[in-house]
Amino acid sequence: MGPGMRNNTEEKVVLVVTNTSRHPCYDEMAHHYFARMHVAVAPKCNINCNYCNIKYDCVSESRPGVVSKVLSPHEAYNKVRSTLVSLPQLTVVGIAGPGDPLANPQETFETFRLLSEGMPDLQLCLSTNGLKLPDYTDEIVRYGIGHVTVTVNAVDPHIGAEVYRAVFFRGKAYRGLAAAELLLQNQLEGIRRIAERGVKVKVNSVLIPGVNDSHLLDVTETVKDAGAFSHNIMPLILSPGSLYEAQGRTEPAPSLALQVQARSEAVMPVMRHCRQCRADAVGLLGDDLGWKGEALPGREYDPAVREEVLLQLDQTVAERRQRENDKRAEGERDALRIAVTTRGGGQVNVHFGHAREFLVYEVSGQEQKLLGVRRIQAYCNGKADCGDASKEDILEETITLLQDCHIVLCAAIGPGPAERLARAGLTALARKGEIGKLLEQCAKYNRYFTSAACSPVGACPSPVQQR
Ligand code: CLF
Ligand code: SF4
Repeated sequence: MGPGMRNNTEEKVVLVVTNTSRHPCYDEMAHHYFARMHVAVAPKCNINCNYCNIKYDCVSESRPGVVSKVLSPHEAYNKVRSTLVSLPQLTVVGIAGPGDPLANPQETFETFRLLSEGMPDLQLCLSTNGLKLPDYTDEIVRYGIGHVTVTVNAVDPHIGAEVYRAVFFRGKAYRGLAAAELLLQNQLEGIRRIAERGVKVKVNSVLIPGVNDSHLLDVTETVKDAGAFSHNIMPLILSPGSLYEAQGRTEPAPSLALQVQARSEAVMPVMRHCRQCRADAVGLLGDDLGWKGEALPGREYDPAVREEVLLQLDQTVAERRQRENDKRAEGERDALRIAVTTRGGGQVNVHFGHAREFLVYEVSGQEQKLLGVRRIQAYCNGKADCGDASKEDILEETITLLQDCHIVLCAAIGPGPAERLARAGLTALARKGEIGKLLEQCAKYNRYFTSAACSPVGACPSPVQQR
């Protein structure tokens, strides 16, 4: 029996054992501290999604980017092993493309075999469209793949037929309604089978305005009944050259994503910190190291050293969870929406101009809730950008994206952008430190930020601003 599994002798069923508290996608708190790595060993796909252009990474899990370099299973294994030396907080290795892992079963399971035998302390993860999921339940359990994501965009085949053009299954092509029916049947059957074997199933859905925005609550209810653990509703990102792009479809506004997520959250946990990362992403969510996380010459992977690092992080996470729980027990006040810049470690540690994303929190009294991640282009990439007129457009886009927020909390910000934010009704607060503590201070001085008379920069009485 391989690692990550246990044999339940009474029932004679092999179950997978998972540790979700160290999985950065399944546990919001964990994502500040623990890293994941994708190995791009799966180039082919067996369905056609209308938002995808297969030249790019699978958009059901990741965002379109430069096509990932496809690795062989041995290359993937060596890359993980060397990355662990420089990134000991790496707890999860996933296969998420660039096509569908189960459309490339040989490469996918050979990679998982190597990893589970060579580095049994790692957790394994898989993201699939679900078409072949029922066929591979035993392999998933055999290699101890404790976390599986299935992308389900519709549970009504008529809506599914608007999302998928074709499905290729056992040598036959299906189109239209027949394609959507077959895909849905296999997705739900697959989820049921692996959930019964102890696998934690997360469902991803791409939020497509005008197609499934009012249908995703049905998806949540159906996949929950099938045994799913959480739902990740991801805003549509149009792949260049996709059918949807040609049709002129648009990506959803943050407000629509928030509405849809809130409806589903009443039924089951909703993931709000997804970065729609690439099929070769490495590092903390939100701080992709790309290929930088590779070998340190002369140093070998040592599981004992790594476990020490992980135990320390467990301790940090446990303390932070305790503080959050204590806060929840206290009362509520008017909600404050705060956009935070971070590159991990649970810290505010990125200059406003360098931020490529904001974590948006709702802070109410002692309660802090992550609402989602909003991506932007960085406003400033160094001195060469000074005086570049196009940067003004990026700043305007950023302000539009954050217009529902009261505060932008960042490590530093220049007077020009701070003034522009202020004119749009956003208070810019420049302070490095732990996100939770800074949010707490903002909440304490809530009335200054929610009042129309707030003096944004310079005159703010909050200790967050007064350094
Ligand atoms: Fe990768 Fe996906 Fe596993 Fe995470 S990602 S296979 S569950 S280890 Fe995570 Fe990236 Fe979002 Fe995916 S942030 S796109 S949900
Ligand atoms: Fe593209 Fe992924 Fe859909 Fe396949 S499953 S068509 S790779 S988005």
